[in-house]
Amino acid sequence: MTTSTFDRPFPALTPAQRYHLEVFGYTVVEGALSDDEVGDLLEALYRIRGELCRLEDPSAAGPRVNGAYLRKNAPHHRFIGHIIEADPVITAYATHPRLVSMAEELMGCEARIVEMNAHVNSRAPEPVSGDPRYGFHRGTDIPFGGHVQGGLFHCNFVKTLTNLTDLEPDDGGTVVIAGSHKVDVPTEDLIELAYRDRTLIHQVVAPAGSTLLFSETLIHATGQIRSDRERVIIITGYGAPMFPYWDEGELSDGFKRQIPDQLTTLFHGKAHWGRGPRYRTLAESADARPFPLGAWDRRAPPV
Ligand SMILES: O=C(O)CCC(=O)C(=O)O
Repeated sequence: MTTSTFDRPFPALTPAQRYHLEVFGYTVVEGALSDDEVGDLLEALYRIRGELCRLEDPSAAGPRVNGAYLRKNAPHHRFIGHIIEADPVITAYATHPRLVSMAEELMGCEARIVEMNAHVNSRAPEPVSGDPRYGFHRGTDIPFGGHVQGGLFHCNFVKTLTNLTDLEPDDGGTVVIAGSHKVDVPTEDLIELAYRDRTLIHQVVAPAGSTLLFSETLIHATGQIRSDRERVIIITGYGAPMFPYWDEGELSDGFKRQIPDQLTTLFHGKAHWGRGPRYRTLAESADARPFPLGAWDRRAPPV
């Protein structure tokens, strides 16, 4: 059974993408955004970064830029938190019909936005090492976050992470320990194993506009930048509808008033145990209808 509050494709992934997700815990969808959409998002994020960097206190303590603040503020790494209402094009990213549906397909239920942020980073000042150590982590543990339905793995906390700059091997694409999303042994043990055999570490190498969808049970980290290029990524975290929003931010009253009815669950969740199951089989082909980034407050109701 599927439920739909606004028109979005289902299934959103091809069988091959869903299979990749099953085996490795992540899939990369190239061309998720067009060049123009990437350009608009980049412009918005650079504007917000510029405005935040001019503030005396750009931290969560504020003042903020339309809710956004710097979670990390180093010259080589600006991690911008709570960007959900910082610019309409960013809100459009979080509500993109195909990206929301990709997240829901991995969750096995309707989505609620739980966090939204962006990284703008370049090479760290420390000398580059041939065998980097990464900040590997998981956002949830497998027994709590995961479940299997119809032979496919699902997770109640997932992310869509889109690179807005090209990622060549030296450009610091996200690194993951492939397949760790289902391996319920201590995280530190898997990390040590992966450092001993680095073929277990996969890195995102993809053109701008590609979206990495992953389960938060997957061990992952920011990659190491060895080139002179700046990396810009935008991330939406989605949780099951009864989860809270947790990005050290609250939606402003003005923004809340603009939320159309069909996006209520996506922004506010639902205080109810019913999760709105969304399951597919591997045999089903993707719903290939085109869905551009569009305007967030004009999402079409379900057909
Ligand atoms: O910077 C990245 O590539 C990964 C971001 C990350 O670790 C996260 O969102 O949890």
